[in-house]
Amino acid sequence: MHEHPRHLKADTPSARWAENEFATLAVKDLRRVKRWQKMAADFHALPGASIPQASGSWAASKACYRLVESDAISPQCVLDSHRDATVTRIEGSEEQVLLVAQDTTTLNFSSRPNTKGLGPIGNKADTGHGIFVHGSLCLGAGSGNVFGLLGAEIWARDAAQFKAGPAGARNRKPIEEKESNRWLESWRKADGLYHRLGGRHRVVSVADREGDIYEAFALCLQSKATQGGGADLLVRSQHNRRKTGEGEAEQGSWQHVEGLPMAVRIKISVPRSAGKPARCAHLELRYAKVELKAPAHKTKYLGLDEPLLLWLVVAKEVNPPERVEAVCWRVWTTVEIGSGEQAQEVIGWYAKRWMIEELHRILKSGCKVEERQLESIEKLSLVLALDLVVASHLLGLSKAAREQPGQPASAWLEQDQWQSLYCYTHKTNDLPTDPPSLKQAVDWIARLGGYLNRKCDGPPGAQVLWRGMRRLEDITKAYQIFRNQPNCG
Ligand SMILES: [Mn+2]
Repeated sequence: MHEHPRHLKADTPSARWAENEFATLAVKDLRRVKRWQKMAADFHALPGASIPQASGSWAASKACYRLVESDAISPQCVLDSHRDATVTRIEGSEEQVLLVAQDTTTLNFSSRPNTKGLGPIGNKADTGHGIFVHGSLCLGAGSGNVFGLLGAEIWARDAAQFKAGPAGARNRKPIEEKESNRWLESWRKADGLYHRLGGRHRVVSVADREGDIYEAFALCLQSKATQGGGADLLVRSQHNRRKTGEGEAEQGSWQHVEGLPMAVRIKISVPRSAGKPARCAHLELRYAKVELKAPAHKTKYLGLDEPLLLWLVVAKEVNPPERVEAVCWRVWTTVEIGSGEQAQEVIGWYAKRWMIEELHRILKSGCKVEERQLESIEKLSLVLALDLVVASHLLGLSKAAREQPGQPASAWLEQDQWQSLYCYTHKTNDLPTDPPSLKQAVDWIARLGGYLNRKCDGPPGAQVLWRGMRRLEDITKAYQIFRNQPNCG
């Protein structure tokens, strides 16, 4: 159990972070805003801690629970305020191309049967219960910066509606009534960002194969045409869609593009996975503009028949090692592609999509959301919204250390934080005049979290980082106390 010296709380880096992140919280009662910011600061200081642990005292955790129970603050307004802070970060950057990675994760609360409002999460109605989260994470395409979330949908399935209806019933439902509408909603968030930034940036919503949905492309194309611009889509292809004018005997757009001459050849590194060593892969890129027919069942049941004008980029590995599946990415995009270099750029954007999975991983193993004990899905969602914001901050820190190792640590850490980190790590009172590099500071933080930095270890993962951050918070507090004692140097 961590004890906080309460009187120091007001001016910690965590408190300043929370004030900034929730500066536009749309809640009228200012005391509640302050109480929320205080709770957020506690979560930020101790990610993964339970509410009593994070709050540090019985009175403080009671105030926390009262706030969560009051319904005064909704998950939506928490995420909206974080989105405002995210937009401010984007506006302060030089980034021209913004990626909005979207994906769904399942949170399993089967061990919390007393939480009301949860739903089935497996393929059968009785395979555990929990909730789904669909996040929209904004990244810099050039810098790899994590700006934050544009929002997140949090929902549970209705167990009563779980039973499969008559065969084909799903096909007859308009998209607005289906769970898959979340992919369109996330594109709308990206489009909202595009317009909020005055149309001066390229904004690309990036999704995996589950997001290969006719209605999503139709919405994006139509909105861009009528609004004179908007967010684009970049989605891994799940369906080998047919081109207009193609007969049943023809093969589909995948084969069409794969039969074209190669546009460019690139080399990528494939990380180690499932017992297979990391390797270098050579990919051949091909692309074409394709006009795609609306799927027959969309026309039959929903009257949708607008063809889609998209670009298809295929990146296929040549000569993969024996018994290794060749890398093959096929992506649809509304981004116009005029050269092999542009096709390569778009594939690079798609490769950044995994960061939303990294975020969801941090949410589970770092913020330990599945261990949160709250009485209903509404209260759980509110705490989860806060955990999402904390997780995106942690992701940003670990990414920045990897992608811009040379930037000063002061870009991410408060002065007291990097100074106390330096003194603690070096067992000294003599501070350097300049802050250390971010890479250096993150290595030290990771070591506080148990990272050994052996040759075979990869760069520190998010897990050791937040363990280290939790220790640093205490070290910084001790540093602040002793530095202000006249006789303690
Ligand atoms: Mn997915």
